[in-house]
Amino acid sequence: MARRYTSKLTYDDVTPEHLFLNRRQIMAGAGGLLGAGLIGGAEPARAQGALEPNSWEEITTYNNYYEFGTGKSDPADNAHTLTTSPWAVEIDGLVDNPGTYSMEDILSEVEIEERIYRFRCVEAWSMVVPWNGFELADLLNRVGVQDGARYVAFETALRPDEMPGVRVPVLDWPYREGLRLDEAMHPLTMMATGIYGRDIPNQNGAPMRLVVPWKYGFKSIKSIVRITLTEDEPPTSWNMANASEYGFYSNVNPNVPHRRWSQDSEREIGGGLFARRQPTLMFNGYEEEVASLYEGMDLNANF
Ligand SMILES: Nc1nc2c(c(=O)[nH]1)N[C@H]1C(S)=C(S)[C@@H](COP(=O)(O)O)O[C@H]1N2
Ligand SMILES: [Mo]
Repeated sequence: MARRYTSKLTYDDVTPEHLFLNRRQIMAGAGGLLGAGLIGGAEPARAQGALEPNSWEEITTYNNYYEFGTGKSDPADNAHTLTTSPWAVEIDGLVDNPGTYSMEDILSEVEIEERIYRFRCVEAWSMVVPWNGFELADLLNRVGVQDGARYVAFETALRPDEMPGVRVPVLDWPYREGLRLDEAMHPLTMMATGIYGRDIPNQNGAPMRLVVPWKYGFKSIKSIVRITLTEDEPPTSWNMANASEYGFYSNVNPNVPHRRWSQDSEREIGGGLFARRQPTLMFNGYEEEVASLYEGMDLNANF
C-alpha cells in the first residue's frame, strides 16, 4: 500500500473493492505484511474473529463532520465543496522545525500502509475501517519534538465559504482536538490519507485526518491544518461544548457511561435492523496495546 497521495485519481483508476479485499486475503494467507500484525489489535481480532471491514458505501455515507451539517448524510452530500488540493499543515509550538508543510512535503517523508481498525463513536455505533496512512509519530519525529512538550493540539480547516455547517454555532469553530504526547506517539495512532486504497473522501476528513482507535470517534479530527506541540493540555471542541459529557481523554470504556446513555454496547453499522448490539470492549479492543498509558489513572474521573 505504499501509494502516494494524489488528488486527481478518479474512481475508474482505483482497485475495485472486491479485488482489493481479495488481494488482502491473499497477502494475509501468504503470511505477508498484513498477516504479520499490521492489522490493528491482533489480540481482539483473535478473540472475536478476523475484522471484517465495513463497505466503502457505509464508511463514506454515514459520517459525522459537523462543518458540513449535523445529519449523518450531510457530509457525503455537502463536503465536495471542500478544496483539498493544495493543502498545507502548519506545525508549530515546541518543535525543532516549525513551519508550513504542504501535503506533498509530508507524504514524501512517510510510508503509507494499511491498518484495519475498529472505530467506535461516542454515540454508541461502530464500524471497521481499512485506513491507509502513516504513524503520527513518524511525522512528529521528523519535525523534532522538543523537551517540555507534553501535548499535541490539532485544528481542522475553518472555511465558511466551503463549509455550510460552520454558519451554525453548534461548536466553537474551528474544530479542535488534542492528545497527550505519549498517546500521539503510540504506534496505533495514525494520520489517515486513504480508505480502501483510495484517497480519503472529503466527508471522511480529506486530505489528512487523525485516527486514534481506542478513543471515541470525535477525537479523530478531520481535515487537519494545524498541529501544535504544547506544554499544557489544549482546549478541545466537545469538551468546550459540554465538559460534563465529553472529557479530554475519551477512551472507549464500557464501564463509564455517558451521562445520557450506557457505553457498554454498540450498534454495528451495516449489521441490519434486527442485529443484536455488540458488547463494547475496553479501550475498543486495544487494551493490551494501550492500557499501560493509563496505569494508576482513575478512568472514572478522567473520562
Ligand atoms: N473536524 C471534524 N472532525 C471530526 C468531526 C467533526 O464534526 N468535525 N466529527 C468526529 C466524530 S463525532 C466522529 S464519530 C468521526 C467520524 O468519522 P467518519 O465520518 O470518518 O466515520 O469524526 C470525528 N472528527
Ligand atoms: Mo462521534
